[in-house]
Amino acid sequence: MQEYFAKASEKDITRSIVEEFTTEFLSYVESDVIIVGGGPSGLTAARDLASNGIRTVVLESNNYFGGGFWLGGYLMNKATVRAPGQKFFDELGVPYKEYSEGLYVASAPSACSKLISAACDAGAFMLNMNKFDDVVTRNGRVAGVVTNWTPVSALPRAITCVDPVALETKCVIDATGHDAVVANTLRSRNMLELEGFGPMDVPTSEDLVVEKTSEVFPGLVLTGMAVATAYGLPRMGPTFGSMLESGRRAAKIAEEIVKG
Ligand code: 48H
Repeated sequence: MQEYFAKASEKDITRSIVEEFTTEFLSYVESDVIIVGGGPSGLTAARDLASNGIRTVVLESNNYFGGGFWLGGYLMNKATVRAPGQKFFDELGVPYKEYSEGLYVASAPSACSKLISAACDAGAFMLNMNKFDDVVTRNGRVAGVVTNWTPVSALPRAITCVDPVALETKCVIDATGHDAVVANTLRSRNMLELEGFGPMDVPTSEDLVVEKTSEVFPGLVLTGMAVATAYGLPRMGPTFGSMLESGRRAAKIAEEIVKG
């Protein structure tokens, strides 16, 4: 047999995985911003924050990042944005076409993969297969997240006494979409009210989601569909401009929090 590949063996491969992951994980046990949810809003926030040198973690329960951005709607993989949302396609180098005046359509896999790639390349720590479990609070602020490996929640009840771990941070962004999972941990303790998102009304919803992207509790910023859930805003269906713009706005707010 002609040897084509280098001689690294099983033990070297195992060491490289364990050491590299653990070293990176340890360096993010304390960070500037933790974004829970790696869909379009969370990834946009991650890219902007990490590009500005803010130490950012993206915590995602799925194996894959991208959330609902892989498909446009109705299981069809075309992503739409309304102007000026196409500026994000321009920034990411996503080819698109103007379908009608001010309405742009692109390949969802192209847009989604380029956004994931941009967040990684900007330097965000991408932590997949991690399910957000709870918040850490200190002195009336959200000061971290409690997380566990996603498969732990799928274990039979008899063996689920697997404690999670916590990561400390200066600011948490809830980018978990319709369920607003982070905000819901505060709601369940009567520390925050959530109205639940309303019926679809694209022209109203997109503007309001961006406008209402904000710090809803000290140390907790909402972005994307979670904003609609918190404020009872109409849903916007399969169009993504406000998700991307809301992510950008959340990043600006989080950066101000981090810089005090
Ligand atoms: C870790 C978690 C957890 C958890 C969930 O749903 P997303 O794509 O969210 P957005 O807000 O960036 O985009 C919403 C958009 O995709 C959409 O659905 C629209 C526009 N709908 C409009 C309408 O009318 O219905 O991504 C959320 C991410 C996903 O990747 C989840 O896996 C992840 O959050 N997530 N991650 N721990 N407990 N829960």
